[in-house]
Amino acid sequence: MESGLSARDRVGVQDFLLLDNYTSEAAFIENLRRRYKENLIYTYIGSVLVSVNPYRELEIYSKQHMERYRGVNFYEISPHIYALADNSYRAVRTERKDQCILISGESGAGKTEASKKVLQYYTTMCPTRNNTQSIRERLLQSTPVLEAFGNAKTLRNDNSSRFGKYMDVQFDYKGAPIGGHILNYLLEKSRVVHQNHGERNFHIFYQLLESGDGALLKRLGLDRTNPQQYHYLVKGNCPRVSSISDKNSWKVVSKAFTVIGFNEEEVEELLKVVASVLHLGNTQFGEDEYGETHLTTEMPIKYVSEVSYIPVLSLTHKKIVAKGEEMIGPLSLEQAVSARDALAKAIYGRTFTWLVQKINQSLAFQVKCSSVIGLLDIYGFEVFQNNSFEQFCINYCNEKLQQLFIELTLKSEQEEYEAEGIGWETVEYFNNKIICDLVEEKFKGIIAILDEECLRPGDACDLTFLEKLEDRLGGHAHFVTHKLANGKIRKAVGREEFRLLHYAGEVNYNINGFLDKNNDLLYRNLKEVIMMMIVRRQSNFRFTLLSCGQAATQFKLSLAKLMDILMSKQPSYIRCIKPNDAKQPGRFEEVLVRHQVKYLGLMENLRVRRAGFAYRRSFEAFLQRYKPLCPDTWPNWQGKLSDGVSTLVKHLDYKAEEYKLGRSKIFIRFPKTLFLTEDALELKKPTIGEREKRLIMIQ
Ligand code: AD9
Ligand code: MG
Repeated sequence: MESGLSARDRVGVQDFLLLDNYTSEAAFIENLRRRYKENLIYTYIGSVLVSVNPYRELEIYSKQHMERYRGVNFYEISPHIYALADNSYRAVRTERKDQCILISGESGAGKTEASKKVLQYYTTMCPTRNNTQSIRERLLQSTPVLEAFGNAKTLRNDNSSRFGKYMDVQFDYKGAPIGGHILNYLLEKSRVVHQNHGERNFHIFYQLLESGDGALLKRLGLDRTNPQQYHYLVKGNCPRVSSISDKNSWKVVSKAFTVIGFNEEEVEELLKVVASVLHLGNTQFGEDEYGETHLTTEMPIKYVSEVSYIPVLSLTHKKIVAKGEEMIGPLSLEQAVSARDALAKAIYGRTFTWLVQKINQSLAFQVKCSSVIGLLDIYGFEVFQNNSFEQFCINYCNEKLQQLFIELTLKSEQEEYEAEGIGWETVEYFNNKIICDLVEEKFKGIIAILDEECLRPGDACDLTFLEKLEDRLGGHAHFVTHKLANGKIRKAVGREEFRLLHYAGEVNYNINGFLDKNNDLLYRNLKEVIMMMIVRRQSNFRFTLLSCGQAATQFKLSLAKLMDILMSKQPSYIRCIKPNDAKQPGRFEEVLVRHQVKYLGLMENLRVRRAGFAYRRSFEAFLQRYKPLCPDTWPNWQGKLSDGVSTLVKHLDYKAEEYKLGRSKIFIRFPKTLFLTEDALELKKPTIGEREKRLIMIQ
């Protein structure tokens, strides 16, 4: 221990609500830094848990730790993800109110690890029914399967989830986990055909090639001796990752398939699709002497057709309308390559959706479900050098979650004040509804304008989309473009960009590709050709076609559904922070952390929570703790609890503006009041051990 420093100085406060200077970002970050240096990765903002990725295995996740957190209140023991998990569980048990845990943070911040820890807590600590043991296993084993198909090595995270996930854990009336259900969002399908330098495709491809049984690989037409031959696997030039053992992961995934209830044929069907994507990637095209595109490689496509039943011709042809009649015409070489990639992405995306459905069947509960805890592991705010359609969708999602947070936090504050008979005080905060509306409003919002432009025949393109945005949204306080800046060159907004002023900060979006991505245009073309061929030739095409629609709108609808789900539950929040980009333990880079504190809206969280009274505690708990400070309440107060608290705070000389007494709780406005009371208590009991214990929070 550093000499001369009090425990509070050394380890900071374990609830940001206790920060004296709660509006200071610098004080916030300093508190995080101090705690991180002491391996204290968890800190609260009231009931919100802030977690900083330790990038090392900490000895805080054992069964004993789980036991320690069972049934305790937040302030009784140091902050932990198990405290939050247990709190939600207890609410489910005692109040029978569905809960949800919303985990956010940037890539590599620890969201998925956090959601696994919560799930482990429930599957370890909750009571068992005779027949629920297998469901626990299935709940746990769904993760490695989804990770194999939905996670990949990126520059930011060796095991990066490339999809958003919402998982319900369902409990029976005795509190035993009896089932689950998963919803998935926005799988990054483009990774199937392209990876940036230093990144990989989805894990499953490497696992299958490295460790799949020889006979299986033969049946799938794959050759492990030269993985470099597969074009879709070499774009990132990163076949191996030191932190990943594809061999071990394959074993884990294979076992998980069995636990979840896939039979051998189903697993092989699934792997056939994986293989067909690799074959598709190796399909090459050339031009004949008439300039017509044709396949130059027959073998790979043979496997693809076998699996997907997609007619070979559909890769080189498109629907055209000539003299009022629909016909099939040739694609250019470049178009054929794009169509091939579009097909690969569609096949993989479709398979992922199928996989989630299959897992859901396996997790479906057999006995009556009484209550639910939902876990949302979703990408945080993303701001890159170049932001595109994907960041637009992701940031819109975060904007919605922030809105939900504000609405629910204020609502629950208000409800508590009302229940306690304390007048509601107006809270100053930024309501980001205006930005959500800007994006999603019917007819007027950015998504509506994008859809309109996608459906408009003729010269519609990304630039006309931008012009339309400027026409319709010029003057909106949160929307800026180069042109809207009165023709003055506004350095920060490019000519092909629009800027949104999000609650968390400003982001410029490059409009290139917005229309195509929104439309899934290439795939639509492919679908049209296939449809025509089915009609004309009675092709035995069996591959279920993806329904095409405007992607942003689909996302908007699924988000709206998610918001409804979350609104019907009591939320808890885990905000994950990544302390450095080097994935190293012990390194706390302030600039990086500051950026995340901003984009996670943590200061806003704190402001909303601190807007009224910073702490509240039941009369009983307050009296129990501080009764030694007043001769009239020590050793025991005999009368009404509220009178005891009244007597105690008068003795402590609390001023009227510092506190209020509700029906069952005392509300304290400033942390300082509480600290002084704590210090007084410390003087009464001056041993270091107890001093440290008392740094434990009071809500
Ligand atoms: V992404 O948006 O899916 O790219 P996540 O999910 O936020 O991202 P993840 O949970 O995968 O990040 O964590 C990244 C890595 O950090 C893990 O693979 C671990 O090596 C490390 N990590 C995260 N949390 C913990 C932890 N509590 N203890 C130890 C951790 N290591
Ligand atoms: Mg993740």
